[in-house]
Amino acid sequence: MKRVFSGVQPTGNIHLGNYLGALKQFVELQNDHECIYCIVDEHAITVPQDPKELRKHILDVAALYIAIGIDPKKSIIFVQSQVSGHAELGWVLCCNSYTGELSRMTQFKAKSGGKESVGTGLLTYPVLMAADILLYDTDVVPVGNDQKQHIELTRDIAIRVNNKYGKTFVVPDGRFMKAGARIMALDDPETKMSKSAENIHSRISLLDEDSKIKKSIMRATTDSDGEIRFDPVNKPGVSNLLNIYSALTGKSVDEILAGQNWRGYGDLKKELVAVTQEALAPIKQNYEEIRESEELIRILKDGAERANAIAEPVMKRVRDKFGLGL
Ligand code: AQP
Repeated sequence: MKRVFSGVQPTGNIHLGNYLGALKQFVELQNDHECIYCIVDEHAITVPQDPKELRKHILDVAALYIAIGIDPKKSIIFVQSQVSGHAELGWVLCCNSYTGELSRMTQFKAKSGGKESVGTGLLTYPVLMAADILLYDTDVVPVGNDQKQHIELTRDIAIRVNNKYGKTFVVPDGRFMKAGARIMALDDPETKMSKSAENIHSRISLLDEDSKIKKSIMRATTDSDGEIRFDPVNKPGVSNLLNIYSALTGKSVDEILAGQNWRGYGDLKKELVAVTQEALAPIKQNYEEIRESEELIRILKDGAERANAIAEPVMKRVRDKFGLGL
């Protein structure tokens, strides 16, 4: 069985972009892959976090993983900082990467742009992400489109180390959804939907109440020509709504458009509200049950032990190749 690794940062409420781009794949893959799903708290601290909030968000994400259908009996669910190999391998890989390649990452440019002083973690976190993946001899990494460049970097570092020290790492492949790979902000379809955007109506969080879902979708930015067609370049707002519809229902955009008699954007939006509310209802119900259960901590502790058992032999291989320790 091929091995899958991916993670989500505990930096806020998980939204439809995270779900349709990455998390939905997590669930699909667990039936015929060995899956390891991480809550990447060490990534979260590349920007300042309130410690109490961070601890809360870690458990929120863990509960959401289970609520969307990740089965802790099939998949490993754990918190990154509970397995020390991530930080250790991160340092080894930092010593095998270049500031030039890291400063070219578009996410670094976007997040550091215009700031007088930029934390080192913001520059080096793609290397930590490479360590997260390579630590488990990962074959497949299910992520959203925005992570494409980071997967390429991971592959480059793995190949570089393999060429220099002999076969050390498995070179992984990214896996991207057709419809959900890049969900755009509802208020500004030129930018991706994001946890940290100020306008709460730019995104739908998985735990949003039905009234909030309705409000955010009904006020989504479209255009003035009134024609419902899929054209991401000229009609990014309408195309984003169709894309979300397609990713939630599993129907292609052509199928969706062929079966509709919408008279305008209002009808499309109303139906998307219903589709979204229906898709998120079971997730919200499952979440309430698991979030307060003591089972959650037990699952995460067990997950960390299982993850560590896979990571430790890989770290031993790395220490041996590099001549670290005794
Ligand atoms: N808009 C998106 N469309 C599709 N996939 C997305 N992902 C994120 N945004 C979209 C995918 O979700 C996974 C987890 O992301 P993350 O939590 O590690 O961090 P992120 O990419 O930084 O997510 P956000 O929501 O944009 O957070 P902030 O605002 O804090 O920067 C990844 O697989 C990602 O590709």
